[in-house]
Amino acid sequence: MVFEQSLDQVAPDTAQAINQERERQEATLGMIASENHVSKAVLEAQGSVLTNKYAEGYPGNRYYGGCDHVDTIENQAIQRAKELFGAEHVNVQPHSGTQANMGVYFSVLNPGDRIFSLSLSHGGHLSHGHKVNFSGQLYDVEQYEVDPETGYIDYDDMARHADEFDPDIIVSGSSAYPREVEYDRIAKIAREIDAYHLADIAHVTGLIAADVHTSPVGHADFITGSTHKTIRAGRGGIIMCRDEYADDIDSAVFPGSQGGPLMHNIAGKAAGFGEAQTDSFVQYAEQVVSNAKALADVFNNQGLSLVSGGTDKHLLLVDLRDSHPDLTGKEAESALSDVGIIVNKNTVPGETRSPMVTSGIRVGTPSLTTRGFKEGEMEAVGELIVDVLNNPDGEAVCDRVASTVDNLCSEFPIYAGTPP
Ligand code: DSN
Repeated sequence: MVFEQSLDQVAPDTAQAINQERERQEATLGMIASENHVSKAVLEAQGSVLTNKYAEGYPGNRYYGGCDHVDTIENQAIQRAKELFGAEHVNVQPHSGTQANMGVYFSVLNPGDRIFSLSLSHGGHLSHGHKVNFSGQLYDVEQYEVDPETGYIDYDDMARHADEFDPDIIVSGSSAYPREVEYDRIAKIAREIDAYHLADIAHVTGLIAADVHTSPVGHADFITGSTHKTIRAGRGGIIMCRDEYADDIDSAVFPGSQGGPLMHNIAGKAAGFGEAQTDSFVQYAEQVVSNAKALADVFNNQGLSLVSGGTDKHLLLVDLRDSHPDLTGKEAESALSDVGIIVNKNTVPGETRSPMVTSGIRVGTPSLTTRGFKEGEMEAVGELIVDVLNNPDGEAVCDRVASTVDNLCSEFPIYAGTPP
């Protein structure tokens, strides 16, 4: 009976590709800032029978029967998130960070209303109003930028611009801004022009949960995030807000913009949030930041140019234009990938190349820190990256780097023992 057969028997080509992806993750150094390696516990929750269950509605108030156990699980995820972040109301149903942002926009904006957010090429995100995204198509968007000299958000300029534009909502938060966001200053700007403040903490959810990054709780009307990046929980999104907005947020998520919640992912969120409540997670988050700072020191000492000069968190944005004017972000990504170091090309402030080419790379430390890397290993990886950027076509250099990467991967396995 097909139902009893393993994946390997039913779809051997798919099983093979999954195995190859597991091997790729084990055999390369993942440095994409938005990625991480979840625990076996989170994988177990996500791969569970919960995928079978429909549960439109919210705990205690569903449209289908048989929801007792999924109610328990969703309440666990909500309660743990409340404890981690100190939020009054939590919705764990958004399928992603973008869906979480959609939930907030749908709860308080009408089509044509105004969004004021960080430009994508200055570190923002597609769902903050980019013209190719629903957020840029439904709403009237203006964007703030970082100071071209310092690479930091210029809050005085932002205040002036906000006053002129008079937005309905200000979005703070980013996907490639290496510095802490001053949520209190943005809250003040929003208050003065009577705008809502949405803080998108997608990248730093884990750092905030561990209290190693400033929290927007108390400074933002709405907080959105994803749950699989620095916080290493089940894949998806989350919205937090004060109780006064709870009903509007819940109905904007379901039925406003989603159908049935992905209960297996919500179980993964419950599992990962439980892990994030432990002392070892706090140590992990501290190490993520220490590792990023160690990497920044190597890059600075080796003459690479970093947007804002360094980092406060888990990622660095390398602007290649000064040190390597003829090397594009795309070429750098490819040369590093060839030796087993996985980063992503990224636009930089003042970008002149296309987003598919770019003049920068974004480098993150969450995944390698999960593998157990400390400052020493991170410095070694930093030197390897510089070697490749300086010699992208140098066979001898790249062979040596690839062999060192192999050794590091063997020394720091992700899923030691039985492969998940
Ligand atoms: N794709 C994520 C990132 O890389 O930042 C954001 O959605």
